[in-house]
Amino acid sequence: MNVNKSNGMMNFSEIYKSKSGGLVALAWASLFAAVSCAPGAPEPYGALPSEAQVEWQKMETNMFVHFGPNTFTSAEWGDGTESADVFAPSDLDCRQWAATAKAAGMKGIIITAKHHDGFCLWPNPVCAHTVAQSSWMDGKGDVLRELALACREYGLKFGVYISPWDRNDPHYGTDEYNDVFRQTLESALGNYGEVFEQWFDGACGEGPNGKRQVYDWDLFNSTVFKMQPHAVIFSDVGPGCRWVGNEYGSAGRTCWGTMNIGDGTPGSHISQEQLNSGEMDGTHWVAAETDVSIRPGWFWRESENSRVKSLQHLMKIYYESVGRNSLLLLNVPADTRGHIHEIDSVRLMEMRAALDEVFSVDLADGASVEASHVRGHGRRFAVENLLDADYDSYWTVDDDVLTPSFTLSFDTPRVFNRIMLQEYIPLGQRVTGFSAEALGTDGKWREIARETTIGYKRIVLIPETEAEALRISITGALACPVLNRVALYLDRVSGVAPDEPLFHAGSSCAGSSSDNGGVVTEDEVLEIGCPTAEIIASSKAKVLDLGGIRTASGFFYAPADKGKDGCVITYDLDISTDGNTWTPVFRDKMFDNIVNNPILQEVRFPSQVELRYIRMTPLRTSSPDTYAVSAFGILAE
Ligand code: FUL
Repeated sequence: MNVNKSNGMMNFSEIYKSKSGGLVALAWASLFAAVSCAPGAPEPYGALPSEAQVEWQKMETNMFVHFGPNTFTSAEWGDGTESADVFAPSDLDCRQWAATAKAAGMKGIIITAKHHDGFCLWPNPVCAHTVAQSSWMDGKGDVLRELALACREYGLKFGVYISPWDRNDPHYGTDEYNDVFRQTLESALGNYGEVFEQWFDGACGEGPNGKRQVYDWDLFNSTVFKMQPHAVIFSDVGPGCRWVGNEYGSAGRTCWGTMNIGDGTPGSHISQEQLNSGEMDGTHWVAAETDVSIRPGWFWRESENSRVKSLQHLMKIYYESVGRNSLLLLNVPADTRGHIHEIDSVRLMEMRAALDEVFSVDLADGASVEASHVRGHGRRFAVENLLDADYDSYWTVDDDVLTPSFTLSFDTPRVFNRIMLQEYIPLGQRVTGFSAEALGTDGKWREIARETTIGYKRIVLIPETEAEALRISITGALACPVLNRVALYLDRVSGVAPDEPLFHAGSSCAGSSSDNGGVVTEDEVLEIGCPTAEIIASSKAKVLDLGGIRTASGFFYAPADKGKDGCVITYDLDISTDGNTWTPVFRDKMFDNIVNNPILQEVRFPSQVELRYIRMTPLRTSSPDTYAVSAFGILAE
């Protein structure tokens, strides 16, 4: 299709040459009338993204890399007492991370420069728990330097996760800490070139002195902007982008780029549901970022090599993040060598190949398109603009038209199962609802989709449909709709069906259960006792009788269905060989990050034990009355 995007008007000299004298005057007059009446672009509506936020959203997929002492201890949350020497990658290769991310089509990498254990992956001068204190590379190593250079070499953007919660720093929980953290930010953001995203984790637990910190978010944010004026700041409430409200990789089917932030701070009153779907007409532009790990946990551990998410699961996550007006930040943790593990990188390449196969052929290409309305009836905002790849050309309608439609017609019937729409977000997010109808080869129109928001990008998953024409009707909008793209695709590779129940972590054990209720995982850890499905009163303990004496090196517990019905946060654990005499193994122990990421938790005992009975007594649960158990048992080597 060849549409003149500059202004769509004929030029004056052409008219002059083509007309006789008398007609020329008439043409000039009517042309002036047309030019002076032709409406300009619609006024922007509501909260708007900054240029940096639009560029950020166009990145679509980025890689998160969790790396630090936890990589070597198998913890999800280190408690800050780990020796700096624990951090000992045998062959750090950040170029391999960058090459992998690039080949996977990612546009940037964000590294956990400092996680909750307080260990800094760069020689932070205001901290005594960093790579400089470790014997790795004789204290001369610097992961941020390596990664920033690798990102530059591979044309990727570089971002940092820096946790304000610090379980090591002695200042944490005192007034001084906020200033220490300011200097930490200055050091990380001032020495490694451009940083596109600063990732703030809102977690605020106790520090080494048992106190919590009152974070000075104004100071933190202003420091980021002082060091990196164009950085997008991630937190529960932005100001650059927001957490999507879960860690299993799914933005709301309704997903607004806007929220009413008020005086909300990270970790404050905003619910996970609000974060998941955003808020219509919200006061601030804080689009959702979907952070999810390719493995059950955020950090690499050998035992999860067999639990890397399947291609189908990753594609589902893609559709429910990028396809729902969100950016996908996919965590691919580095292993103890300091490499992206081959199992993860192979899966990423499979995902890339599948995305390429699905999205390289636009089945709307070559269609003819007509709209119920076009702004000013001119060509500048013509509906054909929907079919080209120019991001800044769009179809729009007069200000008072809120429910226009457009129809794509095909020479020969097209078969597709994905409809992709984009709103031109520099002018705000406007559409509140839309439907799709297909004209079948039997000459009948049928509704095939009815959804709510579009935003930067919306991919609707429909059953495979053969159509001679497709009509998209905007069924509601806050202001005249402004759309810049429609495309149709056929996905026969991912196996992701429309409207499947969400994938979620923790609903079952990995592998399949055998007759004795055991599950054998590939790393030869025998999980005995899985699965179960119970909702238990919070005051009651969960006891398991293994039916005979076993040797165990740990135990596992999984809550159910996204933490619904509650999960155990802290607990006492006891074991027994006879059911009468109990031996304590853990007291007031915590399942790290279980509320945000309610996945199966594997906990190692200090040493192997003989047992027949195991008892978990909850001390704190996420719901006051009950907790759910979808898996509970022992780890037997
Ligand atoms: C959470 C942290 O507590 C997890 O460990 C992980 O880093 C995740 C991305 O954010 O809030």
